[in-house]
Amino acid sequence: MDELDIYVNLQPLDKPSGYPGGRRSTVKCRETFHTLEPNTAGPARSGARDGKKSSYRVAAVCLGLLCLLLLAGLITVVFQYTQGNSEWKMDMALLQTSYNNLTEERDQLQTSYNNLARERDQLQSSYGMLTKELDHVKNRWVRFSRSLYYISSVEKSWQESRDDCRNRGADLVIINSKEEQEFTRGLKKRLWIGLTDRETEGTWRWVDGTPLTKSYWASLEPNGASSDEDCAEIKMYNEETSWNDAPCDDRSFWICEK
Ligand SMILES: [Ca+2]
Ligand SMILES: [Ca+2]
Ligand SMILES: [Ca+2]
Repeated sequence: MDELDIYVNLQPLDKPSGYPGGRRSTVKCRETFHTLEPNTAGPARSGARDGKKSSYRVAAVCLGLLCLLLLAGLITVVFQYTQGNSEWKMDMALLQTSYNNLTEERDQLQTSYNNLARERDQLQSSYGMLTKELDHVKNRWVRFSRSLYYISSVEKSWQESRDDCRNRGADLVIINSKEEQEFTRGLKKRLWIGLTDRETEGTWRWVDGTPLTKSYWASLEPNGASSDEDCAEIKMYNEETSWNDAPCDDRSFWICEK
């Protein structure tokens, strides 16, 4: 604590200073200060005060430098944050662009896939039609007069042969004319035809239910009344009359008509 003595000279303002009736009073005021500049003191006390002033200045300078450092740090942090934020935004923009590109490519791939799927379906359909045509060629569909004929390449029972014909949209051949008889025996093959007496022995009917009116039985045929020969085949194809009755479970080639 520092002390400062103050002396105040009191005298009336409207009187000269030598006015005898005047009263000169001196009031000593003593105040207590926490700092700075006392007016009157000895040299030692003044030196101590100068030292303290220097300390305050050093402290003030240090405080100022600290404030500057803090300000610089704050500016650096804000700058880095701003920079980082800017880079983050740039990265986000790049990612968004990449995402948009990928989405676009995905849509294009989807479109290409749909087109390819459509082309595949068309090719599949064409393949099916070509296979059918090829099946006709390979499986020996032959046109004669107003009918198509299929001659099998394997042997089956009469009923299995008929089932195969039906699966092909046809049935075992019905020989309606001499020309058709000549055509079928001209194939030079033993073949089941669509004629049977399975329902009534001795009563031969075509597979469409019509009775047999004109026949081409070989000599001594049909002879299976006692041996259960209920299905007809072309057997003696070198003869004009070429038919034979045979057990229906025998295996033979066959001819379909549609
Ligand atoms: Ca016919
Ligand atoms: Ca019979
Ligand atoms: Ca026979």
